[in-house]
Amino acid sequence: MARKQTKKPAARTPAQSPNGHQSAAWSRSSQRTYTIVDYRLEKPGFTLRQVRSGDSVRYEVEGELSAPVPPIRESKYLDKKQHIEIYRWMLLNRRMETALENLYKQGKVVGGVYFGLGQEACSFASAYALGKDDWLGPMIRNQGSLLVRGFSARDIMMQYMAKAGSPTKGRDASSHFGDIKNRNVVAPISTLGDLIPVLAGVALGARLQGRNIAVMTYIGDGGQSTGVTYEGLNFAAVQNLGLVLLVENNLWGYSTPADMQFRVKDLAERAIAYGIPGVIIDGTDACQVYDAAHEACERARRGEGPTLIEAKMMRMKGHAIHDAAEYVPKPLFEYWRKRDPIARFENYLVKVKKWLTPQENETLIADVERELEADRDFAVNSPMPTPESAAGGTWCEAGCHEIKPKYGVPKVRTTKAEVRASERTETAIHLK
Ligand SMILES: Cc1ncc(C[n+]2csc(CCOP(=O)(O)OP(=O)(O)O)c2C)c(N)n1
Ligand SMILES: [Mg+2]
Repeated sequence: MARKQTKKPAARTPAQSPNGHQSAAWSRSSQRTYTIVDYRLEKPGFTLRQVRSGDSVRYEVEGELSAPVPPIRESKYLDKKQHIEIYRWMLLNRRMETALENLYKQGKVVGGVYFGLGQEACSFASAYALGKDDWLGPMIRNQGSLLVRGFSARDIMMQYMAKAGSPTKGRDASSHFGDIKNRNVVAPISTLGDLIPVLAGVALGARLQGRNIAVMTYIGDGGQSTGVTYEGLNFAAVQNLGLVLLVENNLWGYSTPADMQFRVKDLAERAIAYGIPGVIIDGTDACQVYDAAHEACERARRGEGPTLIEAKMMRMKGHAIHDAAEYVPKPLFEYWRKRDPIARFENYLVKVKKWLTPQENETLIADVERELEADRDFAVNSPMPTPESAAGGTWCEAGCHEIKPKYGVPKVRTTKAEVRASERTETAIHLK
């Protein structure tokens, strides 16, 4: 029996597809990739081994630890002014964390302090690739990303000291704050991985309002093992949402080495299973971080979906201030100390590119220190919340947050079938 001929549909390119959401067939044929782009100029060759003796456990590092420090990879996109800006902010990020450590030791911090030492390039240069209308969901080590989005060192220090003038007005210490009104920053969620579906939801919301935007968030080598990481990233992949996920592989998840956390060689390989591009970068090289993040953001804004970027680096302190990181083999610290993101960038700007004279560099460092000291003094001298205000400001008062669409008004479909459906359930809102 002859099979019924069906008319072949015209091929649809992603640009022709409605609302930037490509058809499943298109996604499957051209988005799946088995190539992981690797921007690195050095591929560290060592592993960690667990050694048990009696009840005690320690780690030993094995492999090549004496390799020469790689150069900074020339950026395809950044100009001289932007390089200097990134350098300045990375310095401010580091100086602020040193100040916070001292404030903690003086008993002025409420709760703990989390550091991004050694990870400043990853935080700062990734968020630097976001545009004004894009969104960020930082994690505890991404203080640099907050600085990029317009929070000041003063805000962050006041927050850690739970001051009345801090972003949460002393209601929550440490890093749980954002600004969904002006800076497009979703507050960190401590439950590891939960920010991923939230940020995917932000991208979906913008899509429903007619815009494809980039939404950026971070997950650690430990946190990426959670189920919600899979769910969130898979959802973003099938919906072609503009999620830029930085997997910060800093070799430790609390006291568990990355080698004991997953079996794949590189976490970027996870991208293959989601059917999205995966990229490996040296997370201590701000140029590599920016270039990869910029390309992922551009892709996101074109409506082509998420990108997974694995940034390799090292957590140069313990999990938080209470953790002395005694379990980390000393040679590992020595290896990564030579790859310090700020010292290498300084060398690149002053000695390789000669974009800063030694004198200009000194002036820039002095400026950063002056700014930081002024912010620290302001934060220290500002008042704590009054006791009688303790019961207020935790929950929204009725009507205090008017939720308005940021990018446009979602359109309501009005075909007969949709009207019937909306009568049966609630209002069905689709983008035409
Ligand atoms: C779902 C969940 N499980 C466990 C924890 C407790 N926890 C907080 S941080 C952390 C280690 C995270 O390691 P990693 O993801 O590598 O991030 P890093 O601290 O290295 O930046 C753990 C287990 C948590 N916050 N959420
Ligand atoms: Mg980690």
